[in-house]
Amino acid sequence: ARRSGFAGRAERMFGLMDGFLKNDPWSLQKDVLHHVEYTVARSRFSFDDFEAYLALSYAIRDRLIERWHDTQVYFKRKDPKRLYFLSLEFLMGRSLSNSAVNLGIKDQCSDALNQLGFEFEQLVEQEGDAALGNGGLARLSACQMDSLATLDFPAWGYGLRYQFGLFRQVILDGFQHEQPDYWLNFGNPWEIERIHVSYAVKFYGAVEEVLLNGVNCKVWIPGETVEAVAYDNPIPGYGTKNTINLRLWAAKPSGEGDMESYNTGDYINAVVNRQRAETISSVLYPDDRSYQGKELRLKQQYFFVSASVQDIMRRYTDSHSNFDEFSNKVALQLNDTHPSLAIIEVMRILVDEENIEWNRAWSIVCDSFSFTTHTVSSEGLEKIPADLLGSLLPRHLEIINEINFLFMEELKKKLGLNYSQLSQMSIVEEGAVKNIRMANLSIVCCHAVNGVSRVHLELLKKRVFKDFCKLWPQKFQYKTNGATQRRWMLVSNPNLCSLISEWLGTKAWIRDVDLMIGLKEFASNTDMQHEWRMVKRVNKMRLAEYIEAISGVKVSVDAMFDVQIKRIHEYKRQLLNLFGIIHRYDCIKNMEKSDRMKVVPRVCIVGGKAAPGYEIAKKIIKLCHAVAETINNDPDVGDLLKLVFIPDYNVSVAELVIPGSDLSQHLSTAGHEASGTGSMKFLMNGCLLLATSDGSTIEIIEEIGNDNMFVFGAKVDEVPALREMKSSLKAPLQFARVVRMVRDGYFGHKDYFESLCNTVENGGDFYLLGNDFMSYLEAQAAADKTFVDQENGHA
Ligand code: B1N
Repeated sequence: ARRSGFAGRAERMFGLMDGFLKNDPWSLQKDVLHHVEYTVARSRFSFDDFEAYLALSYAIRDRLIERWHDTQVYFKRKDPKRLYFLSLEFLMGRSLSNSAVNLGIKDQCSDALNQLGFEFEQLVEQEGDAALGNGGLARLSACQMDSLATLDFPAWGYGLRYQFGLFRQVILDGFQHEQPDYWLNFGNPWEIERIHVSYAVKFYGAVEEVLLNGVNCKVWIPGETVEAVAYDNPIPGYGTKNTINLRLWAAKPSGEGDMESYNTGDYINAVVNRQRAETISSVLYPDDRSYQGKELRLKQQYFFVSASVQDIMRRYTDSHSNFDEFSNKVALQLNDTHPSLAIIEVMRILVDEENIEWNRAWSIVCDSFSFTTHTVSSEGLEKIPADLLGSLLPRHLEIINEINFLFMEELKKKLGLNYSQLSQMSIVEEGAVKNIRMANLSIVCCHAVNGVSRVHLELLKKRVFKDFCKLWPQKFQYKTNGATQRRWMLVSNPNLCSLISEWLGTKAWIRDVDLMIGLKEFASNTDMQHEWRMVKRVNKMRLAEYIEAISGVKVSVDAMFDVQIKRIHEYKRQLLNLFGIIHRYDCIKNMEKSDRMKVVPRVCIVGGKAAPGYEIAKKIIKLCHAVAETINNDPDVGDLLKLVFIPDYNVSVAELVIPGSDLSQHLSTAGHEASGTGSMKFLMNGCLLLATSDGSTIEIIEEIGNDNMFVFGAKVDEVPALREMKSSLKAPLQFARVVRMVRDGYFGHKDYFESLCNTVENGGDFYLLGNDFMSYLEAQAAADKTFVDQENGHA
């Protein structure tokens, strides 16, 4: 009887809902107006672009929610193994265009808006970026979510809902300044706040031993509780109804605990102190690859891990009465070591709360967890001071020590008493300060460890995790990174996509990128070349407009657009690019006027953020501006060479710049870029690469061939020997000359740039700029030649 009652009710509700929302322009228009009036609360007769953007977003969100519900119901019934992706960073960028494209309703939205007097493209610009991450690692997480949804995986992403994402970069007089990213100030229509999905997260306190059923048990008596509230961000797949969830946690004061107070002052202080809980999710750490043992960062890590694990456990125990099936139903993938406390948290819950015997709990944990490493050097590995961990999470430290004890015992049996090796592999680093090595912890506890490109895995085997690879060769593998063509082509370069679909005669490549190989047979077709060049030209015009708007510099679309956009790092060698530009400038200045006609005109575009405390990176940004100032105002140079720095580089800037690029630069010293994903986004947009043989580029070269890329510089295997010999090697004259120009104050700020120049001279030059310089110039010359040939129709 209850069943038919439910079915009857469901039917009635479905009737009331009038079925699913419809996607024709008229229905969309009606829904937009509805949201203008009732959600944004503006009159439907008078609303601006931003309000229209909000209303359209809500209309699209409604459609996402329908699919999301269906996805949940479907998977709840099927109960498949679920994939949980834990990451402290997600660089989602904008959602409007991406959602409309993946739902397949972009054209309908456009039509609907046109009739209301709005432009889809213009509304898209109203949205700010969700920048809850630093760079490649965080954008990879975002691309992965899109792929998981598209490939119909029952996947969940878990992360932290920072109040302030990555800082906004403002350039004043050529210097970088950081400003807070107030991304939530105007509301966020893409998230769904779930007040009722919240968990208590505990910190501090002490561990006590109690007698439970005649057995001695450890109990953690925490000292502080913070509430984690879920914010859900639906992620639609393309060409499927599958819509997965990115669940981000925000910290709120807990309602728990005693708050008795004896006077107004006590009461006010108590409330204000509680409010401080919110700082946990307030701000993203802006450094990638440099680890500082800061309490707040550790709190962030445990906060999001604890909430996520509680949520995952709740979902599991909803339909299972014991933990026998746990590792068959739950896969936990850790994005680097940042969420690795999840391992210990699951162990703690199984042993302390579920009273599962240690060895059984251990095997459940090992079977469930795997981990991706993005690191290339031991210096980049996270180490947490044991004292800090012990004070914040006393029981977790005990569990780590126990795991390490058992691991060391096992190792001794295998290796004998080889103390140097034992101490290197230990999870606990002994020394003046005791540290917990999060990578060692993750390797010991996970059944799989993956690198992000083939050469990255080789480096892990040879250097970073050498001993572990010998011990457990079967654990180590690699999965070369990728990038989603939905965002990096369909959203950002629709004209190129139409062209490709037309020539291929299918849109199937949008779900299966390998099918793009079919274009090969048209490569020398002049019609196709012509169409392709027209698309590129329009994209370049759009980019040129943007450049003029932000910098006032007018650039010619006939010039080669040469781009390097990524975080500023010494190993990524933006400085090599700048030295190359100075060299080019110097050549133009010194050549006969008549020879200048032969110079291939270039617009050099650089963009990227420097971590706030990274002084050398900040000097590189200043040098770029100083060089630009000189070159762009030199009448001898004119359109032959321009240099522009694009401020506040982020996902949506990349979406604009990449489709309009002719050449893109990936200059990391070989062996330093674990993978690199920018190169892939340029390639799919028909932009050639000038790159070192490093990270994923090595595999790209194998795929497209050496003659389709401008490869230069020392190889991964040559770098160590070159470093040894460095002090005896002399940098080429051309290199010494450009460095001298900077040292002599040709671009001003002589004293300020001195330390920057010192990093590449006098036996310094750790990143081998001097060594690679001539080969870099040759690659650049080859790029010039190809550009001219293409213009002449010989491409
Ligand atoms: O991860 C990307 C790779 O393509 C890049 O080569 C790699 O440099 C990047 C600590 C990191 N490695 N490590 C980080 C980020 C934030 C942080 O707090 C480290 N990012 C990378 C994707 O695999």
